[in-house]
This record gives sequence, C-alpha cells and structure tokens, in this order.
Amino acid sequence: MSQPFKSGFVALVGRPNVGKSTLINHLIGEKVAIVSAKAQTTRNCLQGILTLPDRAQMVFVDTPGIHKPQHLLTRFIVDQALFVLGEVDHTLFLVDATEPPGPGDQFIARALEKHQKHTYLVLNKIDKIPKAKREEHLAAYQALGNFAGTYLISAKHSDGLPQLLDALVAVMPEGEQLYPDDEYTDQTQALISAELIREQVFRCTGDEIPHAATVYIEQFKERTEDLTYIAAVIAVERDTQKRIMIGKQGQKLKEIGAASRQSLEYFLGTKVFLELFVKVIPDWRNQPARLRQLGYQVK
Ligand SMILES: Nc1nc2c(ncn2[C@@H]2O[C@H](COP(=O)(O)OP(=O)(O)OP(=O)(O)O)[C@@H](O)[C@H]2O)c(=O)[nH]1
Ligand SMILES: [Mg+2]
Repeated sequence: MSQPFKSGFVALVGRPNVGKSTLINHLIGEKVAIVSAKAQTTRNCLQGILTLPDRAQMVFVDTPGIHKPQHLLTRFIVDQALFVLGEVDHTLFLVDATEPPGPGDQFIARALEKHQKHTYLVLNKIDKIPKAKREEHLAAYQALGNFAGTYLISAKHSDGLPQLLDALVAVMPEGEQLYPDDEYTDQTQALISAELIREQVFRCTGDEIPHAATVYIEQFKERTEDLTYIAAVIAVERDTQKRIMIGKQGQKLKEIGAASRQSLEYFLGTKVFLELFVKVIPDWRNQPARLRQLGYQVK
C-alpha cells in the first residue's frame, strides 16, 4: 500500500551567518535566498518549496539571523524570525559547528523552548572542523535544549542533506500538496532580482556599507523573449556612502553592475539590460513607513 502524502512548513532559524540561506538553496536546488560571508544578509522571511512527487511537499522558511537589534529595521527583522517559530510544523535550529555556542544560541534555544515545537539541531559547516573539535561542540550545543534529533551537515557541499530530508518527511503531518509541482518559492522574479543585486553590494563593498544599503526595482520589463530590462535603485543613508557606492569615476558601481548583470542573466535565463541608480534616503533603517515602502515586512 502506498504511503499517505505529507505536507508542512519547516523554519530555518539560527544566528546570523550560520548558513541558513545556503541550506535552503541546497535543499530545494534553486537559488531563492542570497548568501554572503558577512553576517545579517537575509532581511525578510522567504519560502523555498520542495516537492517530492507522490511523497511530500515541504515549505522551508528562511529567516533572518537572530541577533541583538540595533535599528528599527533589525528589530523588525528579528521579531519576524521569532514570529515564524509559532507558525511552522517543525524547526531546524542551525548552528555553526566551527564555533562553540554563544549567548545568541542560548537566546534562540530559550525562544524555541517556549514554542514547544519539534526542533532539530543542525550542526552546519562540518567540512571546516576536525572531528574531535566537532564532537566537543556538538555536546555543548545539545546541552542547550531538548531536541527531537541532531544532524551534522555541510550545506555548502550538500553533505548530510538526504538524511535530514528523510527524517523531516517521516515526521511531517499527512496533508495535501499546497503548491503546484513547479512552484519553488513565494518570491517574485523582481524581488529575487533586487536581492541578487543586494548580494553583489554585500560582495563588492566593505563592512559598513552593505547594512546601510537596500535595493528596490523601479522597472522590470520583458522587452523580448530573451531580453529583460531592469532599472534598480541602491538606496543608502548618507552622501558619503553614496560616494563610496559609486566609487572613483564610477568604478565601484560599474563593478556591482557587471556582477549583478551576470547573476541576473543566469537567474532569468535571458540577456539583461540593467540600469543602476544610487540614491540617499536619510536614516531609512529607522523609519517604519519607509521600511514598509522599501518592501520590508514591517508591522
Ligand atoms: N565551509 C562552509 N561554509 C558554509 C557552509 N554553509 C554556509 N557557508 C558559508 O557561510 C556564510 C554565511 O552563509 P549564509 O547562508 O549567508 O548564512 P545565513 O545564516 O543565511 O546568514 P544571515 O542571512 O546573515 O542570517 C557564507 O559565506 C557561506 O558560503 C558550509 O556548510 N561550509
Ligand atoms: Mg541568510
């Protein structure tokens, strides 16, 4: 007799930079979330949908890294991530195997306890740590809470992911398919495009600028079957940041534009004509109305 179909929601939570977005991309096999070596990359919760034909459909929710908020923006971001915990069937608590637990992990473990959901501890980046050290960290993380299971993975190299998926399917509630077979995210092409440009801003600028920058799309037009026109704005908070973003003789903006275009062309599967503008919106990270207008899920 065939097994009943399963469906449900799984949140990925953890401190910034532990590899949540890398994991969601590798689980569903498509790039839905941007990734960077800098902490606090993800700003909105987003869904990646994995359909296993005749077996299960799992909706993974990538969340922003939970940390001590410094702006209204980061406060909303962290609240959003914590809110998701109450909305899902299961939670993956991602931690960085290369580091011992810190106060941030303890805070998250306490928040998870409150929701009393099935939580799986997932130690990521095991490719980067010798086995003996890994065991020591594993024991310290396990002591943080009551976990339904523990998985050791390398999201970047897709190691340990089939085992993790099998375990999730096994505990998923019985239910109907929630989305069509070919739908793999709740994000529109324009939203992902803005994020792909923001990813290049993270890659091409120093430490302070990326967090003060946001990207929004002004125009997104399929000019022909194989040419997309995109006009996007990179907004920063101050004139000095704008100057850095543009660079000497426009070099920095050119670099960001060229890298973004390449990434957009790969994602959209068309040629891309990209126009980038840099604009100053003073203190945008502390203004609720602005944040909403800029596409942040602010209450
Ligand atoms: N070596 C190694 N690096 C990894 C692995 N997974 C993620 N990374 C790297 O860790 C960094 C952070 O990855 P992200 O996926 O952006 O982390 P995140 O948890 O989504 O970060 P925030 O969005 O800031 O909360 C990137 O440089 C990734 O390439 C892994 O399994 N092994
Ligand atoms: Mg992320």
